Amino acid sequence: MKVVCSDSHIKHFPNGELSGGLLVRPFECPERWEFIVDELRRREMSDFIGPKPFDQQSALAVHSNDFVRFLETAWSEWELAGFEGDAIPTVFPARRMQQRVPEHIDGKLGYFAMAIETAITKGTWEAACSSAACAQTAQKLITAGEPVAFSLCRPPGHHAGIDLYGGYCFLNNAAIAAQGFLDDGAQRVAVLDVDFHHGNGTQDIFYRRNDVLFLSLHGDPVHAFPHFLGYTDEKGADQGRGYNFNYPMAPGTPYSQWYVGLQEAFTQIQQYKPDAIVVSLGVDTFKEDPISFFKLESEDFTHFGAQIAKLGLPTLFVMEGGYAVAQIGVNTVNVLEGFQKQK
Ligand code: 5XA
Ligand code: ZN
Repeated sequence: MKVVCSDSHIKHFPNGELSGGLLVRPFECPERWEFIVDELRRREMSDFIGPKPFDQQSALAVHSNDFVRFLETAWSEWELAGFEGDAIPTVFPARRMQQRVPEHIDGKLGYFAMAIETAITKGTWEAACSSAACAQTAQKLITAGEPVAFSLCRPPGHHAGIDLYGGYCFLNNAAIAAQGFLDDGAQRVAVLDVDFHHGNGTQDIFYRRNDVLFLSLHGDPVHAFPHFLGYTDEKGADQGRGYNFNYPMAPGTPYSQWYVGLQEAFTQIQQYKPDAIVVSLGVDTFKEDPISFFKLESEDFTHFGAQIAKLGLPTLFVMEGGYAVAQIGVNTVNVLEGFQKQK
């Protein structure tokens, strides 16, 4: 299987993350990427390819121009304002406060943020572009005839909305890839998000469209981040009504129960008859994940990968979350190997 990845991910590593009232070492750390690469090598699945240059124009089909400009310049504006630490928002456009986009970077950060655990650093923009470029390159490989590819994206992307960043995400890699399939001739694309957290950003981007079917299996937002979206009654709007499916699940959910949701999602995908599927692959559904509450075992990821293969669709796996760092390689590669062996 072709794996598209880039060393530039290392450029993004904030000093800290606000978690439970403490400034802790970020859960979303560079070793995540390294453990996955090591495991791919160990299982001789290391057909690595570097990304082609980031095509910003095509990313602008899913993100607003203002937002992309903000991401590009946030760090230099932050430095220019005389701040010394990582760029973290402190003020937000809460109810009845949304009349304007602030000019000062302190205000802009809050305007574009959907969560504050995600700091922007000197290298964040470069890493985010290279991550999105990995997804773009992998998409092009599939459009050119590869049946499957894995884009090892870091930072992840599925919380990044049309004009929102947060939840460790800046550019929405999966959405950019889905859009790429359409731009290259596909009529319909399905995005299946199996990260533990609801893919609010991908939902936001495609909510009013019927050329992308979005389905997300995730921790019930009653109990889990991102709390404000991810409920079953979010079904899409306008032309997109009926093309958005959320499958929230309770704390302690094991694979047997998660799999019921997966099969429901598969029924929708099969009815939709997409030309390609993008899998937002988070392995923070693992039982030992430090910030999640599902109970999937390592072997379950292999079974899941095989089920995806049975759909018989051109398949792009895009890396999202997973923070049980020592097992992230095994769990991620289990999915890919499960897929491969089923083929
Ligand atoms: O998939 N999203 C994540 O893993 C990030 C969750 C951030 C929680 N503060
Ligand atoms: Zn997650």
